[in-house]
Amino acid sequence: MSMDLTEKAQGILRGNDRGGYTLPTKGLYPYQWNWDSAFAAWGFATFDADRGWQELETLMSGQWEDGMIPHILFHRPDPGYFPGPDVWQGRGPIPSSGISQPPVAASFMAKMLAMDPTGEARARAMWPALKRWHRWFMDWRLDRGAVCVTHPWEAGRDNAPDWDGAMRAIDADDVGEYTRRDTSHVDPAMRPTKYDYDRYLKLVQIGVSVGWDHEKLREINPFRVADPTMTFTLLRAQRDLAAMGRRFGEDVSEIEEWIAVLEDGAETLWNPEIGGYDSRDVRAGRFNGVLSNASMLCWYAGINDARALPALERMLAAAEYGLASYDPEAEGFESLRYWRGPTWPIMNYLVGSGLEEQGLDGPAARIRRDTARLMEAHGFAEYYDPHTSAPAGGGSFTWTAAVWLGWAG
Ligand code: 9WN
Repeated sequence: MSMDLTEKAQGILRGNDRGGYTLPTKGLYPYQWNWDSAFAAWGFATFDADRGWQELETLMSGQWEDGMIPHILFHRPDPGYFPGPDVWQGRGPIPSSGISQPPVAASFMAKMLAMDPTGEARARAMWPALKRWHRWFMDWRLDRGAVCVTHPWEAGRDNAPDWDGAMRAIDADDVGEYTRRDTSHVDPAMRPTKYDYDRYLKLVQIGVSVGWDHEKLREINPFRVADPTMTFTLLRAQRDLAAMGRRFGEDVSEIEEWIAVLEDGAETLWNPEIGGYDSRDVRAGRFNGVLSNASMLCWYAGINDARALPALERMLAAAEYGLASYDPEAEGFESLRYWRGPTWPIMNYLVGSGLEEQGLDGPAARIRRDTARLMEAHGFAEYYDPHTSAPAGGGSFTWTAAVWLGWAG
């Protein structure tokens, strides 16, 4: 491990620390994001256990009464990000968005507990909140046992090609005027387009129009896509939650039932035509035909699926650095546009560590080594060009630094 880079990574976490929560990066993302925060907690745990636990506690403090933990907590207003709390109008104890994000917090909590057993009381205190959040997904987001997203931002893979079909079905003509902020922080060519943003906002407006009532949204939201990111991360998180529950002497029988439901649900995402796990457009009743890095989260979810290996190997062979967010050989691949091609250290970690756990040492080592090479060459960017390694998006990025500290470094 390079001490120099390790010190730099720690410095990024400290620099993005706002006292109890960590920004993904200054400027571009000035709030607490859900899954970023779980990575941040784990990153802190490698050198400041107390600060790691605190990160998760702050995230939990934004939980809604119905159990949802929102994708953004707007602790302090910041005009540098759009859409902010006035647009979202979330109904939790802290101003927030109205959707969630991939539930990786329980899995990082399990890792942190292994690293710092003295944190057991704190983990135990958060366990019921995590279970309520996991239940919320089971109550409101399932389709045939797979977990759906109701907004592209919910999957954390904002402009992935998975959503193209469902986005086309959204009429955003009346969305109104607004000013984006993201394109003043980074090159617009690396960001979603205006077409995308119109639809992102339209979905927010639909949510606000019914006060983020999940039951009504299940009926009226035009966007409902069963997603491998959500399904696999929740399946993994339920396994970790159950394991911690057993340790704490909790009854985990209900969680075991959820695991069985999600295992069946994962199978509904298997698309033989692409030889991989795919997203399913629930409204249109069809697969989206997209091989992405999320397709490769099956191992992370504890599903050692030999059917998925050829596509993984092909995607790795088609890129120089790590796992691309979209099949490099597919039409429409863009090596620098966000979730339509770039390689993301956080996804490389989830996929790579899953492969390691399942004993698939070859592809696991390749992904890990490539992820380290990216950071050694260019520091801690939001994402990178998988062909050239060029850094892209925001810089000094919290979860990228956390992946160095916890895994790649
Ligand atoms: C919207 C913070 C977040 C990540 C997402 C990533 C991006 C936000 C944005 O940044 O999304 O949530 O404004 O583009 O796609 O995964 O959590 O890093």
